[in-house]
Amino acid sequence: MLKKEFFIRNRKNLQQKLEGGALIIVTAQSLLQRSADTTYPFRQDSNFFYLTGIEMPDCIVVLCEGEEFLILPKRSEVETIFGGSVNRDEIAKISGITTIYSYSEGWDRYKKLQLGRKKIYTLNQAPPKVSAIDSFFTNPARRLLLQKLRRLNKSSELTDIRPILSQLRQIKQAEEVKAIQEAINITAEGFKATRALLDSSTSENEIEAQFDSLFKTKCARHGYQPIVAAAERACVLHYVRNDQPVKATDLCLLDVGAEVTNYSADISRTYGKDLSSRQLEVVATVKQVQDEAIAVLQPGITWKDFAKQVELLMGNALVELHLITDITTEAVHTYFPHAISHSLGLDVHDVCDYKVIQENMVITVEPGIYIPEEQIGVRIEDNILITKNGAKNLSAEIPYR
Ligand SMILES: [Mn+2]
Repeated sequence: MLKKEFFIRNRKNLQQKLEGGALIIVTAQSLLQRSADTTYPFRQDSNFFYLTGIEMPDCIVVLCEGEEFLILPKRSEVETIFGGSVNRDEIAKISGITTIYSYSEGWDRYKKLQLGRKKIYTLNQAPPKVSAIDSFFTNPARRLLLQKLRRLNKSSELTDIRPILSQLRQIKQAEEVKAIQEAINITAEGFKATRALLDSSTSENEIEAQFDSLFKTKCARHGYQPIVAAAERACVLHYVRNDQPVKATDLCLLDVGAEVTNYSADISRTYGKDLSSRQLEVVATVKQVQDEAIAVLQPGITWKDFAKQVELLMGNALVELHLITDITTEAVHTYFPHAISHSLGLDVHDVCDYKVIQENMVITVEPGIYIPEEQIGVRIEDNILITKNGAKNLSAEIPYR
């Protein structure tokens, strides 16, 4: 459980990065429709959570010259009857913010603060629909806030604080590492239980179900849609159907991460029962590449150099497996088509400037080899804390095979 001191510190750090007296306004996420009058489970905006710890939808935080306050969402009598009334004491205790205004009081105060300002700091809106990997609609809360801010003040410039928040969030504080470790420990239990399941006849959905049950029992949830993919399905990088039988002779790839107090783990393993020497050879090779990659990690190395070094390590491994003959980027990409690492934290693909790997970053290291023609897809992914002297594997206790 994160204490209010953590959120107070984060607000202070953000304000110190801006010129004195900056006016900052950040919104929570809104609830999203699932169907008709049902909603998806609420997940708070990571930046809003980082600054307040508050889980309420549509809440707004304002920071300015030693003044800080929350603006509560407009709530109808019906909403209060169904959702309960807001406990202001509890919100103050969680966030350390003691001034909590109703919707109209809060906006009256904001209107006074913004008068005559050249700049107002907030989070830029996401495009309505993004299609990086999977095409999906984004939460409208920021867009609606920006529209309101522009209506209220046409002359001031709205400046994006996402780059500053990334700079802060990419370096993990002790309590954040602890939250990630907790998420890893719960995920680890699921991986150990999976090995027992694989000893008898099982299915992808049965394996996923035991993670669901475990996470729910531990008051955690999934940080992302889990992948449980046996045989050739493991070569589909974002396979999420998870509904096919798993044979004793299959390799089964699992990519699962619990989320605890909004901090996520992100772990992959590839297990199987009666495996051929070729399957075992590929698993051992991926593990070897991973060990070599982790040994390369040092504060100060650039993400780009790290990726380049891993490409060579992976290239050598693919030559040994007789999959390629010349080590070129293109050849390596045929069997290892994704990135080796990403930042991990409040978001499973966490914010980061991706320039230099620094002390107290938490990153994944996830080499994989995918051979559809042999029905083999193997990925081994661990979560690594960058330390002064190198790397500490936070998920090392999960058996790799
Ligand atoms: Mn990952």
